Amino acid sequence: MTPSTLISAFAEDVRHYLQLSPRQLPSMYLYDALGSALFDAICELPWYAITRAEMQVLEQHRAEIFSHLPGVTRLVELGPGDGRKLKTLVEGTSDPLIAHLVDVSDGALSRAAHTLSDALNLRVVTHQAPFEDGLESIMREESGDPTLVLFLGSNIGNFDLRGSAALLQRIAASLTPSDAFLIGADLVKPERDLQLAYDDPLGVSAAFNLNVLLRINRELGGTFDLTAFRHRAVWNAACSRMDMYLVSTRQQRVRVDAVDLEFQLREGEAIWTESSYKYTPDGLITQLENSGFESMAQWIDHDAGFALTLARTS
Ligand code: AVI
Repeated sequence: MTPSTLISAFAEDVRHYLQLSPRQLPSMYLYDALGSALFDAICELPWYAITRAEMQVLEQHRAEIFSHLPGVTRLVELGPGDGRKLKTLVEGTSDPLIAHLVDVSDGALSRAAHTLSDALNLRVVTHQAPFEDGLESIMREESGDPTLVLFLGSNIGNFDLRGSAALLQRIAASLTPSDAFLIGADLVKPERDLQLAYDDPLGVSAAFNLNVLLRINRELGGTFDLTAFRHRAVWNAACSRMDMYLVSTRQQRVRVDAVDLEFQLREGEAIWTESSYKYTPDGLITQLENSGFESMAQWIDHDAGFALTLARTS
């Protein structure tokens, strides 16, 4: 995708989603350069355990993970983030590997490739593409050897149940019986812990969320007054997810010039910007089974509430 295609998709989505009821913005637009830096900061917060827990589980169990994958030579990571998770995993083997990194963000790909550049047994290839398209084009290139596809960081949590089922089904359909899939998912935990993870006392999560309005102002000629919004994170028990909103603290008119959109927000009206689904270990296995996988092994950090699950196609 070219930068201009990405900007027009952004404009089109902003126009569409801001007119829905309730008003919404797709969470993928949280990740411009500043948003990605703020997300990295979130991962360092003591209240946000996902990244640390996953790194620890990968480090503790990487030898065992590779013992389930005899002859694996190819890794495909969907959304590699800063590359540190994959680096931790590959330190569990000295066998030569090729890693394909798939992401829509060129910046994320360069950063991950840089992190992985000193892993001696690894050759890195980047693919700037949506996950499914990138994976399918990589899997069309016959390698002959088993491939491990990775979807880490609880990125699955930002897909709704239909979206995650569709994604998992496409991943399963692109694998052969000798390939495997490693997925990291955040687990249901006490509401107070989730509240602090998504509305931290330092205000980093709030800044991460608000930045999407700053981005609309800058890139699409928006007129959002950022001082008149507050971040709100709520546990939605019925749907097993955290919901994030930007709440207007006063009545205000907003224009977005690039898409000729003008609308009024009431005092207290919320824009729904993100949801983060939380799984149970068995619930995740059921979701995998319903999408064409069977579970091979699962490693759980009970303190942090995080599960890493290895699966193959059924
Ligand atoms: C990227 N994703 C898994 C994060 C999450 O926990 O859902 C995004 C995030 N949003 C607010 N804090 C972190």
